[in-house]
Amino acid sequence: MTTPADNLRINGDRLWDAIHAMAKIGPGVRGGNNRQTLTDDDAEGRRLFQRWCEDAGMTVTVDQMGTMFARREGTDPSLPPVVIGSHLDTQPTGGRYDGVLGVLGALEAVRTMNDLGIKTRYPIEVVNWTNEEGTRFAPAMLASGVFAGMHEVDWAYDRTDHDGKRFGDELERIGFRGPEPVGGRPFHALFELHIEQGPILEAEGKDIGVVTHGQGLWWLQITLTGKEAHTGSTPMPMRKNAGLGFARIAELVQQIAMDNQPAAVGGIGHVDVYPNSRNVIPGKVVFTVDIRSPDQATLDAMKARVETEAPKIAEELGLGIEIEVAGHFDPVTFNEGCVTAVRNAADRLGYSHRNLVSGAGHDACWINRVAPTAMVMCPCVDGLSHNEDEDITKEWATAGADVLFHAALETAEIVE
Ligand code: HGY
Ligand code: MN
Ligand code: MN
Repeated sequence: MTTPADNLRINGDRLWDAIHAMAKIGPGVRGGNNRQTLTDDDAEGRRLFQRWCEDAGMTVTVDQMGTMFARREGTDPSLPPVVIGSHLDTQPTGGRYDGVLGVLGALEAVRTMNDLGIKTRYPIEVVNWTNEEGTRFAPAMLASGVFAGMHEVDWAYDRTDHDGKRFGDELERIGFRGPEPVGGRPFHALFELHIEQGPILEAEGKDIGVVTHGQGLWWLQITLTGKEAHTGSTPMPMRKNAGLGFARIAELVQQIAMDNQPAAVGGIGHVDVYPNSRNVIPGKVVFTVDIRSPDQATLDAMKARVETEAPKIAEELGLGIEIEVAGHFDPVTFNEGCVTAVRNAADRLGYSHRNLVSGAGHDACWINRVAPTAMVMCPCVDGLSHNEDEDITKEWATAGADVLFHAALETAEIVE
């Protein structure tokens, strides 16, 4: 079915300029970004986003988790919104496009609707979710998780960062602790545009990933307790070396992932060693195991192996061990209708595409529990992300935003 809007496209130059204006805020050390959640840089990026949305005629509201919703009215304001967006917070060694493409691609869709005088029956809301990354405050996708009813606001407020600062206090400090209740209101649908953060689309020469599923994840925070002692004068048999325990569990996690190929990954990205002194045997090591799989049974079996085998390693080395869940979501199957809207949009626009399972977690993974949801992905160079060298082309960004624009228009219904 063709519609009058079929040949409408977003303004790729304007989108590209917006992305790189945002990239100037919270710069990294090698051309990427370090705009971590609830920092002053995050606040500055939020204020720029808010100004752009208001310049585009939208009304911005902020909820109690700091999530920002910029609303473009439809012809029937009583209807629930079609929500499009992602996150503006980044990793410490983040790229310029992870999350940002989704938020500013959504803003560009609205700017194009304004340019063309398009009216939609359903309202459109552009969203910037707070703390998608979970790097400063675990878990990841914290605000969308509260919106989906997975966490309470007070529990989220009590999350602390490495320096002991509370999420709720930091949100207040940057001036984005909004009045709106979190969640409890319907979305007609949600679409999130995101870079793939994997190698498939580029390797296959595909413009668009039609995301049908998302991997599930466990974050297990493990605390190993040994005994500080002199690295020079303490005989080997007398040592209670938490650092050695960490090394062996890191090997275990690698082995568990390799035993479940091809549909499993596992690794450790966060480690704190105490006292972290060159000539003291570590008395304590705290680290987070990150295991993922698109298959529920595989994911849970991997978690069970860590919970069974890690304590055995600790016991052999005379270490205490504590394992806590620091984050979790099950594998996701996105909404069939929304996925079809994404695929139809790519077809109509003449973009090559293929079905894709998202390797990374996204706010859409949580919102899929409370509203019809799907994702659009574009390629990224060498599949690299969570690295300042993360890179995409203007053409890929434009294709992704075009598909987001059309999926949103089809779902929000153009009014002639
Ligand atoms: O961890 C993730 O998959 C996402 O980047 N927060
Ligand atoms: Mn992201
Ligand atoms: Mn990320």
